Amino acid sequence: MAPASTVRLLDYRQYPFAIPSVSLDVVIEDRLVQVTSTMAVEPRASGSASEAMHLRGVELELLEIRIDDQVLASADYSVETSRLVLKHPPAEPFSLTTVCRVDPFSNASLEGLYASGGMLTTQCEAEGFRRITFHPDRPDVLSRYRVRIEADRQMYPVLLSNGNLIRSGDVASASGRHEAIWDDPFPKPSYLFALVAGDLREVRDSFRTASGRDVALRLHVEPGDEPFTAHAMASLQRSMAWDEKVYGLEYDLDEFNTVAVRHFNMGAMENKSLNIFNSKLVLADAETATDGELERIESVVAHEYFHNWSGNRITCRDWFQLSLKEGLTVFRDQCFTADLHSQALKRIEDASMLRNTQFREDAGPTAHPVKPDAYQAIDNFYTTTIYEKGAELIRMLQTLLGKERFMRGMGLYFRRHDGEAATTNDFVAAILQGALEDGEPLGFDPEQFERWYVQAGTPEVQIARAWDPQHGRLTLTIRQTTAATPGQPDKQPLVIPLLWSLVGADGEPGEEQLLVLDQPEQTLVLEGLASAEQPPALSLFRQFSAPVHWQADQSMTELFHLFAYDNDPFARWDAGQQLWQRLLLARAAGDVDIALEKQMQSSLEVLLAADGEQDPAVLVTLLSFPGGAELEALQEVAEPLDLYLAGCALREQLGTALAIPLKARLEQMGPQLDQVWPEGQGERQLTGLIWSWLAAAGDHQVRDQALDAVTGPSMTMARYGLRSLQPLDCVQREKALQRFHDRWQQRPVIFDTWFALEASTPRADGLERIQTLLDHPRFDPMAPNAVRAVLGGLAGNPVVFHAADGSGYRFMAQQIIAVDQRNAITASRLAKVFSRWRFYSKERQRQVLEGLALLQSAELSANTREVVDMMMA
Ligand code: B3K
Ligand code: ZN
Repeated sequence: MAPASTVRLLDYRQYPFAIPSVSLDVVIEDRLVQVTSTMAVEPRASGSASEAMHLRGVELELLEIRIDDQVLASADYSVETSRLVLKHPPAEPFSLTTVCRVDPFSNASLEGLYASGGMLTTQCEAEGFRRITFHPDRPDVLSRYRVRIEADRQMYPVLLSNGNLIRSGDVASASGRHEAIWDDPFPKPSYLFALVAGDLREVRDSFRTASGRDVALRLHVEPGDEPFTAHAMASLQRSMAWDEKVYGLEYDLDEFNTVAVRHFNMGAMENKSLNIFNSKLVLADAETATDGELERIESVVAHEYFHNWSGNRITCRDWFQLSLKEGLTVFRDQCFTADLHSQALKRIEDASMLRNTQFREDAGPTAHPVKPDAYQAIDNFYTTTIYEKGAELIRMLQTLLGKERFMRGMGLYFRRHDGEAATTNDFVAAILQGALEDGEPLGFDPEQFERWYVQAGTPEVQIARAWDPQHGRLTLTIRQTTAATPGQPDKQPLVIPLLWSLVGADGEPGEEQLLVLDQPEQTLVLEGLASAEQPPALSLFRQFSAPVHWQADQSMTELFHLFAYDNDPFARWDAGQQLWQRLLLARAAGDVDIALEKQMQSSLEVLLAADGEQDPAVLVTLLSFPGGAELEALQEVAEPLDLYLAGCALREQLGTALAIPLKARLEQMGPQLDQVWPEGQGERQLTGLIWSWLAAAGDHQVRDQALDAVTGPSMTMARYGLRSLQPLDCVQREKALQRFHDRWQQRPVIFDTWFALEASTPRADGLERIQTLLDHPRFDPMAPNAVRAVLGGLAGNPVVFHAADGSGYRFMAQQIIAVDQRNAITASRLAKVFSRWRFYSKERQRQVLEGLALLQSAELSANTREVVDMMMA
């Protein structure tokens, strides 16, 4: 398989040739596709002799190569593994034509051109274009593309590529064949190229831009799927309107196409004017998707659409700058969802997600900065650090500068770099310059801020207080440190925006303040506070103002006070999270903290009471336990199974102790439950949460309700029903899974959920059952959704994955090896399930190592090899 070689940021140099235009002629035949590419090439260096021209190409059969229509002598070029070198290209502009054959029908990698069901489709980011034709295939080479596609009309009635359709019709010389010619006027990097050919049905709508242009919006789906497209279409229209309103950015072509594909490595892809989506992120309505899935679809549709500016019009100079487009686009889609739904809930959701995925990555063997400096397989760097931490860096700029100054900087960025391949430094420079236009000082050191891009790891902030009750003086001593990460032993202090406030004994909130941390240690003295025995409660990192861990010397009483009164929804939720952490960690250690549990129960009784917390969605956040990854990070020796069992036991305890108020709250929710998303989602969430507590406490009536929901009209309630029954070894659980199976087995997009549920259900014979799933007639090993459902389900099943005999680890390793033979991207992602192994007990470490040894001795792709090597380093 592909040999590993390291690419370094320091080695970046501009590609020595400009390629202003690329013309592709793609002829789809029965078993093969012939691609003729003609590129206009302009050597950048002036002078007589030009340097050799290196092009990339993977699994291409080169039939012919011409320069200015002269067939090239074999001495003038060489074709090595994955590379075509023109030894003496002309020093003047020339045209380069290559004719290649590719075989999409046996391409299981789902990169480049591949077959999915009856259609042909592409995925070129990051380096898939080289599987279609010879090309430099790097993001700083921007070209205008013109594409002719020719195919059998019956088999491939729809032929799509980027840009505008120039012509379509029959091919005169061949009966039954037709062609389409597409032209994209915007120069783009090769990773944004896309082509789709197949028997697809079109759902059409439109959008009128602020400047009055009508854009045709087309969604292309497999026959029969048309009824499930309304939500994605409406999401697209909302996204287009939002980008105009908030950023003043309009769509720039007359049509926008989206295609849903069943075999897809990730969520979706922002190809210029031809977005390609994993079908599960397009096809949805209230009966077939949960509220959470509907919101996710809306946000992914928005994310891909927003890329049209943050990614396509302004792209990345090289892959080290990936966060330039991904961090920024995540930031934009987060703001979109917050604007459309709830600022508070979105912030809590994002903070929780960051803590459970990115913090874990930052603390493990694959930790890397938002701007990495080296990689072997770029596909391994589509991580939560690049995406979500990247978005947090941008949010910190907004917090530090204030929204108005920040948005001025955004405006400058989009104007200044339009049409360019830019860097994260360009981005920060534009934001700061835009902010400074008002002549006010920045308030922080920009160079120090940029350390966030190059320094990996989650900073730790320690806050200690000294209280002088007589003088009402509170002194905070604040220290920041960042632990070493692989390859970065020494860390520098960062610019950390700390939003804080005081919350008085009566719950009265103080004013929110910004403190910029930039020293290893600094102090803040607050004078003139009311003298009292205890200082006022301290609300910290409000709005989750920085992606850091923090620890303060807060007492449990203070946390309960914040949990009840803090007026910042994030900080209030966070105070509760700290309390839940204590409770769960104590239980996991076999040491129930009875007094604290009682106190929590009393505080929950207040929240649940009729005059308690009124917003059901907020109540759900307050009642939700911290994620397993967060808790694990707080254990001296990580014991995921103990944590899982602690969660089950605590639910049972609370469901028993609070049965009366929980049931009372359930009864209040009747009619709202049936409202159409986004209405009613808080009520549905709260119902689901209460079910899970009461079902755990053995309430048969609730267990039956949960079971009935599986065949009801709402997928949201069906899944809450299944989730509350899943941990329980009871008849309702088995019936619920069976009913879900029977109801959805004909619908692959939904049926993957059944695979995931089965794989993650804790059962004594778990592994045998997982094997049955892999052998199931409806399991499609080529579909990453199905693979992730089963193997991801297994990884999320603590009882089976972390079984005491190590069988879960070995099984997983064997499966990863098998997946890697077909699909390196999916396999290397799955391999990260082992990344926590060094935090486990000695015995567990030995067992994981057995699994890792299997991986190490296997023939692996460069992608998976890189991940395994990182874990073993
Ligand atoms: N840009 C794509 C991700 C491509 C992943 C390549 N392995 C989707 C997105 O972030 O919008
Ligand atoms: Zn993206």
